[in-house]
Amino acid sequence: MPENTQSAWSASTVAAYRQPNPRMLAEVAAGLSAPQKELPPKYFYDHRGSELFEEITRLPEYYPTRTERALLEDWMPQLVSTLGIRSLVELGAGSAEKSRIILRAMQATGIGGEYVPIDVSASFLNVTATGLRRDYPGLAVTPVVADIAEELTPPEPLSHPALYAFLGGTIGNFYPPAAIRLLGRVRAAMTNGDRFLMGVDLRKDPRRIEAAYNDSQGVTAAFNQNMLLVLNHELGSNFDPDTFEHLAFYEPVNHRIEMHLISKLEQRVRIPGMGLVPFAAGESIRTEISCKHNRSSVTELFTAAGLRLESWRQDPQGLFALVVGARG
Ligand code: AVJ
Repeated sequence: MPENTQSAWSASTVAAYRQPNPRMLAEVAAGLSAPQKELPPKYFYDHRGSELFEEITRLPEYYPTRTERALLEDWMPQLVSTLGIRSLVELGAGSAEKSRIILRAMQATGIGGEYVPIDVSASFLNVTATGLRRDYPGLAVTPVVADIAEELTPPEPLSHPALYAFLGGTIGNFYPPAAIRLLGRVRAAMTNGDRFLMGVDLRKDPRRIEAAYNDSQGVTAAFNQNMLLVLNHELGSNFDPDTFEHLAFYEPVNHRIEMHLISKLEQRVRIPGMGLVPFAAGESIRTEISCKHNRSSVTELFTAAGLRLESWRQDPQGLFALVVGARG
């Protein structure tokens, strides 16, 4: 573990994930006991899953990442210098490629600064932190291993004003009540001059959205199936991913993509601590929702969480938006 990793969190989280994790087992048991079986999308992201996601972001059909990157390149130098941002706290940092755009903008203001990437994947986070320390010698990097769906406590002391960033449209992976709780935790962590920067995927022609989750190379299908390997590895279950098929479709009532794994046959899967879990032929496990937004739906989420929508930027095609919020 790097010396300045927040040990109180990372030590417990890393250790817990190596042994069968009681919290994970409880979540999986609850999800697979419901009439519509469901698994939390955070379990996509073991090392392999994070690699597959990186691959998705480079697919021709997957427009969000490159669109968001262009918006960041365009806006961050001005935003960061206008606000005098001194630290970047990033929720769900992944490989932190886009964070580099913000860090470069911070570096350009000559403030030096501090970077706090928060992610569930310890291995990805540590690789990322090492690379950033090498490339930004003046930057203090303090990675935090945490599940942002559960907790958000930035390390103390933190330089202000801080920019809390939640990029990639990941807010869309939370059901609205959970999204509001998450935004509320960000709001609670913020002090007055701090800002919240969020990326959101926008409502558009469903065919365009569906193509992004059904790529022609099958990377998204492999990413989806990988979750079953994560369960096998972490819980000792015996899922055969090849007996589950990838399905992704746009659900227009709730404005969201749903990803499912469909059992190709009637089968029972053994999950230690749960026993045998039955699947009918054609039965699905919902593995992800990805809610799509517009300005008014984001305003609703922000308002419910005590945040005020301060500014909004989207690309000319209206594919993706960056939103800045302040304490309401
Ligand atoms: C960027 C994590 C929000 O919902 O689009 C990509 C994850 N799932 N393809 C998204 C994802 C399937 C993604 N997030």
